[in-house]
Order: sequence, then C-alpha cells, then structure tokens
Amino acid sequence: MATVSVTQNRVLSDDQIAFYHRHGYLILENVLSAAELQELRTATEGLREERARRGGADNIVAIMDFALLDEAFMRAAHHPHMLAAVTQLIGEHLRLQHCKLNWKPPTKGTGEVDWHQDFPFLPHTNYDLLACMILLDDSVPENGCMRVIPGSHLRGPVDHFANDGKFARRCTDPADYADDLARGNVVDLVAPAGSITIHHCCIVHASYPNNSDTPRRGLIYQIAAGDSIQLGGHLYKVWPIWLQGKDPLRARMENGTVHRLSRPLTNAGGLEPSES
Ligand SMILES: O=C(O)CCC(=O)C(=O)O
Repeated sequence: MATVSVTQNRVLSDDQIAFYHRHGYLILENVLSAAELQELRTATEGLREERARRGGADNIVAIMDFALLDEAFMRAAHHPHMLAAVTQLIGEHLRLQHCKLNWKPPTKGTGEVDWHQDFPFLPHTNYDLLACMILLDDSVPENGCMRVIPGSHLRGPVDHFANDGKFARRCTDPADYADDLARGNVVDLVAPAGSITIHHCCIVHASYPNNSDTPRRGLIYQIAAGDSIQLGGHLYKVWPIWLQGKDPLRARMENGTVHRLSRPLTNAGGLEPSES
C-alpha cells in the first residue's frame, strides 16, 4: 500500500498540546471549509437515502466503517489539518483503527451514550490512540453533543465489566464518574459544524440524547500511533490503512497495560491456509 508522507505542519500551539495531555480532549473549531463540509453532508445524505431504499430505518444511529462507503469520507480521514494535529499529539505514523458515523436523528431521545472509555472496547499496547470527530452539524446538549470528564484519562482504563463477568459497554463503577459530575468536573463539547473534537482513548465520556428537531451527525475516526497495537476486544480487525507514515513494525508497551478483554481472541473469519 502506498504511504503518505509525514506532515511537518504545526497547527496546534504548545498550549493546546499541553491542554490535550492534561485534560484528555481538544476542540478545534471551524476546521473544514464550507465546500468540505458540504461534500461530507452530501455523502452522508447519500448513505441515508441508500439505506432508506434498502428498507432501512430512518433512525440510523451508527454506521461502522463508513469511510469505505464513499471516497469523500476517506478523503476526510486524511484531512491535512486533522492529521497535522494528531501528529503533534501521538506521532508521525498514524493508522486508521476503525471509524464510525454517529448519526443522531431528530427523534426525541435517540442516541444517548452512557459513561464509558473507548480503550476497554479495544485495548492496545499503549495509550497513543484517540478519536477525532468531524462535526457535520452544530453540536450542543439539545441535539446530543458529547460530554467528557476532563483529566479522567490520567487514571488509566477503568472497569467496564458487570458482576456476571460480561462486558457492559459502560463504566460499571459509578465512582468513575459520579464524583466528577457532583463536583461539576464535566465539559460539554459544544462546537459549530465543521469543527473537530479530539478525545483520548481513556477519557471517560458520554453523549446526550438528541432532543432537538435536527440531526447531530459526527464522523468518528479512531486513530492509533503506528506502534500502538490492538490486543483484543471489539472491532479488532486490523485495518492496514495508514493515514500517514508507515508501519514501524514494532509494538510499544506502556507500563501497566494489563486488561481484561471484552471478547475472546478468536479468529472470527475462520482459519484459512496461507503462505509464509
Ligand atoms: O456520538 C457521540 O456523541 C459520541 C458517542 C461515543 O461516545 C462513542 O461512540 O464512543
């Protein structure tokens, strides 16, 4: 696969980089041009129409791997400003770990997401893993914006398993968010359409339901440093999609990265003979 050269652009100030490392998130306002935003909205509408033609419901909430469905989405994954920012945060070799279109339709109460971290869904050898969400709509609490607990990423992965041992897809110990909420240590990621929010894989976050009359569409690109290797869990097909740089062919282990896996390590596709 062709590799893309490494960006040398600095788009984040030192203060923004320090903010990300301290608080675990960043909001980059108005990154996309009007034309870029329009192209992505058109592609998104195309997906909705196609699903409607196939008899799918109108209330789409998530489309996994959406970037494979329209070139505009894959172009957006390579957005130079986004990649330059991510390079400044986690380095020059960047792999698209997976992607998901989160579409909260204007149906009262849809799309609420409970408090969770991303990391327990997809544990890696280190924490240089983050999600960039390109906002296609103005994002506010009424239409279902994300909320984060600043600084919670510094606590590392927290428990997402229920008493019966099953992966619960949410923080199972309220102590991991309730005290923060009581103290007001919570930030709503409010930003205009065309902005990009970035959040660390260990930040505890949630998302409001959409209670407005308009959709809230967000394109989420989960990006891993080249030497951050997935250990198991959900979504663990490894995408050989290098957004930038190349495979450094090494795994960097971070102290303390011992995790329960949310799924057994099995070969979902079955065993295939292969040549070595
Ligand atoms: O769509 C959102 O607001 C974010 C949802 C979320 O937290 C996630 O998909 O991990």
